[in-house]
Parts: sequence; structure tokens; C-alpha cells
Amino acid sequence: MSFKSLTCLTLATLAVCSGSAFATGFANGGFEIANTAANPPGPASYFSMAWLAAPTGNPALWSTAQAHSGTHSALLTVPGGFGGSTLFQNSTDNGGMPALTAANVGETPTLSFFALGDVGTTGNVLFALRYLDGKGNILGNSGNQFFQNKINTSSWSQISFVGAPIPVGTTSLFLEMNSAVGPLLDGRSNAVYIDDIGIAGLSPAVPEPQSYALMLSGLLLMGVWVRRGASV
Ligand SMILES: [Ca+2]
Repeated sequence: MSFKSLTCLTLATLAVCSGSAFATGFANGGFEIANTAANPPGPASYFSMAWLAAPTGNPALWSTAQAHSGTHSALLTVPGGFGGSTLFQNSTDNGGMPALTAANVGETPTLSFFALGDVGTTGNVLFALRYLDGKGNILGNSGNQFFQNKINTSSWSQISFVGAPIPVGTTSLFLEMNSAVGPLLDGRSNAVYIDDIGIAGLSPAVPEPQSYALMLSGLLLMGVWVRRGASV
């Protein structure tokens, strides 16, 4: 295991990994962490730690074909040329991130991610950023933000979106990305890769004592790893 991978694992609960310096937001935004029992255990629909694929005929995939950071990205694709592919994360329920608090009310977070690909002649790809309360009620919704015209197959494009002010009662962020491909591909690709999803502009949560303990144990583990690595 590389030092970076170990760092990602030990610091995942603080969301300072995945190639971003965002204080809070979504977990595993760089898609570098596998979904295993050792990570927050989830159903098989977690295609990468903290990220779910909608149970459609074309679920989002964990890919090594392209990566903006590290070796993995998320892939939305509809090989048959007709259907949809979706990924999503509730920042607290799925991501295990600290809940947003009253300190975040009124803040306008910026969602940022990188995308590469193409959806054919009649396809589209979009994201929706929503603000939820503790019961899953939607308090705010960005609506569908289409970005198929902002990406290409030869280089990564950064997509940024400034969200509306966070409403009172918001405890989590919810992100959905969906690629839908119509019947006309015209020989073009219908694959969109997503990487390095992050949120900026939120006051960092104050870690719970439990998080401090996790961080300390992680740092101690890294110390042991470094010493062992130096001795061989
Ligand atoms: Ca990555």
C-alpha cells in the first residue's frame, strides 16, 4: 500500500483527501477508495466507498480507464445506446461526513468536479446539488445542471457551480449525476468519466471527540508504517 493510499484511508473521515483541500463536502471525491467491509460498509450498490450507483440497467462504474487524479474515476455509460446511468451520495448518510450546522446557514458552497467524455448526438449528462434536512426532506435544489456541452473526449474539463444559500435546517448535501443517452449515437462515444468532486466555501465542521480519536489512531498508524518503511 502506498503512503498516499494509507493517508487517504486514515484521513477519509476528515475528507481532506481525494486530491482536494475542501474542509467538508463529499467523501472519497477522487474515487480512489474501494468499497469494502473495512471502509464504511454498504450494500453492493456502493461502487466506490460512499458513492452509490442507481440500480438501473446501466449502473455507474468504478473505472481505471481514465483518472484526473490517482488511478480511478467514476464512469457513467450506457453501452446499449438507450437508457441512463446515475451516481449519488448523501454526504452524511452515505459519506459519513459531519452534519452541516446552523453555522453553515446562508453560506454558498461551490461544487467542483472534473469530467471527460461524450454522450453522443442525443444524450445528455447533468448534476443536481440538493440540501437535505435530517429526515431526507429536500430544502433546496439546484435543479438539473446539464454539462454535456462543456466536456470533450481528449482532456479533462473542470465544472464549477455556486450553490444557493444554505437554508435553515440543512444537515447534509446530496449530489446526483446522471447521464442519459438517446437512440442516436452516430458512432460517437457515450461514456462520461467523473473525478475529484469537492465542495468549497463551507465553514469546516468542528470534529467530534470521536473524530479526534480516529485521527490520532490514523496518525499513529502512519507513524508505524513510516518507521517500518524506513527500516527495510
Ligand atoms: Ca481519481
